[in-house]
Amino acid sequence: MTSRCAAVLASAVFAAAACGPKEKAVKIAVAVPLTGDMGTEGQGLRRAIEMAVEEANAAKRFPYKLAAAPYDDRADPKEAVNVANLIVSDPRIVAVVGHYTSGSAIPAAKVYARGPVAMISPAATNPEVTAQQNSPDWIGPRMVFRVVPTDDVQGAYAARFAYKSLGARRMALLHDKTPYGQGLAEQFKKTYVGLGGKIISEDGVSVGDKDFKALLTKIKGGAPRPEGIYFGGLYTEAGLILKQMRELGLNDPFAFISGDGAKTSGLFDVAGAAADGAYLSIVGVPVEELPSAAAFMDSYKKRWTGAGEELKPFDHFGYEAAQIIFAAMERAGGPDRAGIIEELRKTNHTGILGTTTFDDKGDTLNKIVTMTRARAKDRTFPSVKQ
Ligand code: ABU
Repeated sequence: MTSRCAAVLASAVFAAAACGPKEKAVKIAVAVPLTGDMGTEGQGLRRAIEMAVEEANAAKRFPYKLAAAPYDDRADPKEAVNVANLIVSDPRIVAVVGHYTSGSAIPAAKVYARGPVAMISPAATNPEVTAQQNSPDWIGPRMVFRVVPTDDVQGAYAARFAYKSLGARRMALLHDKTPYGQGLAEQFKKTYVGLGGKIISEDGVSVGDKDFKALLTKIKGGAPRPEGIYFGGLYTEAGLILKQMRELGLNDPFAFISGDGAKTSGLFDVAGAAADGAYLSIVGVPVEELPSAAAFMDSYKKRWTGAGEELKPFDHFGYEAAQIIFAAMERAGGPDRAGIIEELRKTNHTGILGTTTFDDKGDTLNKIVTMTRARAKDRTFPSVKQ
């Protein structure tokens, strides 16, 4: 055995990657929805992370090959747990970028903790995704991180926007009863009521519901009538609500405000022209306004542009999560799960999101949220100047 191989035997993964008879890649799992309504969003993340891996391989950044290993959680919490178990049991996987929805990320993180294998979420914004690590019944080390600000920040921001920027004093609250949708709506309500706003009605809908007419008719007939709807949920239900709102005559200045889970081109696919004028908060700065992301955007377009392969809203977060893992692997001296966890806690990474460091919960210290407004004619979301 060469001294080089002896030095790496402490890490089974590294040993297999560097010393095996055949070169076998070290894998980064990409655990996101790849099918179903949210599949479009997860496929974007997969493309971004595959690109990060290809770039690292082309630059010979590591003395072994990397591979992205995609897993489809279908945005379903039970499937996310199944996927997490598969990931933990594959010793070639050294870290996870995922999950997309908070409802999947929360239970999957518990499985990764038992691995333990580090997880960085590029999109799940419910505070519990990381906060659960401080619970007394958490089994395993603290190994959950995320590169997006949380819904306490996003919901409060949207409430201030409704109350101060739009001058709305009465709002109806809707959510999809998921950890993300309900949590975001509750954070909106907390700040909005604190400012002096009044919540006229509060209703939960279900993911997959198609007909919101009865609910919207009730909201329209509210006494007093609200000045807008705040919806916590994803783009499919948001698009259907918008369409049916417009059919009932609930048009501007009656406001529709929602969050980052609804801000994607799929909103236009569902709502068409009815999406026009909807307000959608996003986490971070729009990627097209980030000078530090210009090279990423160029490379992404070169690598992926084709039918149905547009840049999706969280792709740059996924790319950055992969870069943060690569940097942790370098500092750890190899693709060792425990070493990567240890090094991720010390992250001070300057990349396309600017500088990312994590607090003691694993949350990014970048807390920027931006309000955008849907423009149906060119299917864009320009940021709202305030
Ligand atoms: N933050 C948008 C993705 C949805 C979620 O957190 O569940």
